[in-house]
Amino acid sequence: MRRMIVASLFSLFAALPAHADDAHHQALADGVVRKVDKDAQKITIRHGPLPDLDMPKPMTMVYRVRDPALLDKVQAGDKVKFQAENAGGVFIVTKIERAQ
Ligand SMILES: [Cu+2]
Repeated sequence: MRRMIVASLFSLFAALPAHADDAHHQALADGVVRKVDKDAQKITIRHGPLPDLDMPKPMTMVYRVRDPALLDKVQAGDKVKFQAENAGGVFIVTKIERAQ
């Protein structure tokens, strides 16, 4: 009996990382860069619907970036694919690349 409990606890914990990982594999969102502010480490992006972030309608907004180097990859006017996350109300771009 005890072994069974240990085994089921183990499978429960083994399942957790897979779920945490899913959150980081959202689809990349489409957007257009409006402004890059390297000094403030912010980027303004006009983007389509982002249901994962509770933004069902297209909008233009300012994001912070996880890594300032992301701002070297794009410039105003670029069509991009990007990924962002909500860190306690602050939206952070975690990934961005120019769309082909
Ligand atoms: Cu938005």
